[in-house]
Amino acid sequence: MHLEAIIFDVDGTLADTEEIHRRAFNRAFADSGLAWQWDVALYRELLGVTGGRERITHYAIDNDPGFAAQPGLESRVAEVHRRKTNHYVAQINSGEVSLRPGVRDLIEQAEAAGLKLAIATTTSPANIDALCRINLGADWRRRFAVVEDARTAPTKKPDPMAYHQAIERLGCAADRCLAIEDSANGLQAALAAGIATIISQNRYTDHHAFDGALAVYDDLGDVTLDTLIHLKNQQEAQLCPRSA
Ligand code: XBP
Ligand code: MG
Repeated sequence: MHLEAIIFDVDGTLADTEEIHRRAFNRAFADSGLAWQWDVALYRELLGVTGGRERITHYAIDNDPGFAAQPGLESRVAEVHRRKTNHYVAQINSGEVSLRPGVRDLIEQAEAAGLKLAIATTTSPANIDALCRINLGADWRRRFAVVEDARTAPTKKPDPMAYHQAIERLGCAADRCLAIEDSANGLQAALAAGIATIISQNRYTDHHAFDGALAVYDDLGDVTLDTLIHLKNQQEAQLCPRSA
């Protein structure tokens, strides 16, 4: 086994959070006096733009030129996004969202095997803290050697910045790591950083193209650390047949 670290995406991977994000966006639009409503079908499309601020800006430019043309667009978007993050955190803190199937077991198996854990996400730090605190306990941050998020890695997926920075800070070579993602943007970011990737798809991403993934699962419910190590070793054997 040559695996040293597992790097988790957050939204859609650790937990099925995008419906909570969608509701939070709509509540923030209402608070801001904006007649914008993102239904499920539209949100599935808008998820192609990673990062909440980027998503709001993209939507405004395409759908509300009046809003987009006013001066100070960046700060107005930041205010709407701040409200959205407050609504998101409030919903998570109400206990509405638990970890997806198999995630907790996989984290515990990886810790027991002495692997390092990391997070590489485009979401905001407050969102990660709320989700992990309520699901993994107040000391959740101690269990992850590295957390790369919208603040530390502002260039969002599919750009590999968060993954490049994660492996750098982990001190692991890319081929000693495994990424777990839910989306095409996340897969492309991890592959661009040279990291083998497992997909745990969900209703917001099950139409995405996952070419290049080691495996695609509906969830991690039946996926053990041994499964992942076997897949990783198989990949290595194919890449360098004699080195396995
Ligand atoms: C998914 C995203 C995030 C969330 C919204 O992040 O693209 O933008 O949709 O969160 P992940 P913010 O990389 O974890 O899949 O509003 O904080 O961006
Ligand atoms: Mg995701």
